[in-house]
Amino acid sequence: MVSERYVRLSKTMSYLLRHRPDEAGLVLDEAGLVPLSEFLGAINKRSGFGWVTEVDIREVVETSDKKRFRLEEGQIGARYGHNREINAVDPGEPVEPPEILYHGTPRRAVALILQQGLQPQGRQFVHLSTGVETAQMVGSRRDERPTLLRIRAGDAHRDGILFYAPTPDTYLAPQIPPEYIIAPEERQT
Ligand code: HQG
Repeated sequence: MVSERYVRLSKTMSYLLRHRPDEAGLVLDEAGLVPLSEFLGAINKRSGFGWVTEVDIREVVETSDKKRFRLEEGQIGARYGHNREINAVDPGEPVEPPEILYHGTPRRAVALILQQGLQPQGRQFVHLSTGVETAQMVGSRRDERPTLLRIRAGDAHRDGILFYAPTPDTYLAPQIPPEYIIAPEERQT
């Protein structure tokens, strides 16, 4: 069981590394990384986080259920979820996605998504999951009964849409046009 203070630390790490590095005087490089020593200093300056040590940061990175962070060669960054207002973060090499990926979304968003496609909204990329359960969980942040969309990722990829896989379970794409999205009522059995 992850402790409440580690959940709080993880959320603050996500906030600084995905959304507002500037708020803490941090500058991400093109891969979205900052030196761990600088990052620790910035965390320690925040109210309620004076207790954090490098060991705590490493523990949060290692135990993150969704592998949210990367820590390599003394540098730390978020693997996905970057805000579109910060410098574009290089997502790494494009990959071949599975034929089908999933996206959970609030019921109220479905009509618009089927019209406009999946758009990254406030982030740099659209987030897709390999598993139904994770997609449901993502959708349930905004709706207690989210709609599960199936994405024809294989076809989209063959048609030239780039996919990236920052973790084995999370795929990113710049956007997904409506023709690759299957809503439940259209699902073929
Ligand atoms: C929706 C968390 C209207 C989209 C999660 C979503 C994930 C549209 C919302 C990660 C739309 C954006 C990302 C359109 C997309 N019209 N609504 N054309 N296109 N949307 O938070 O995928 O736990 O930016 O369906 O678990 O919900 O923080 O994306 O509902 O992996 O590590 O617009 O964030 O990861 O919301 O979540 P978000 P998301 P962490």
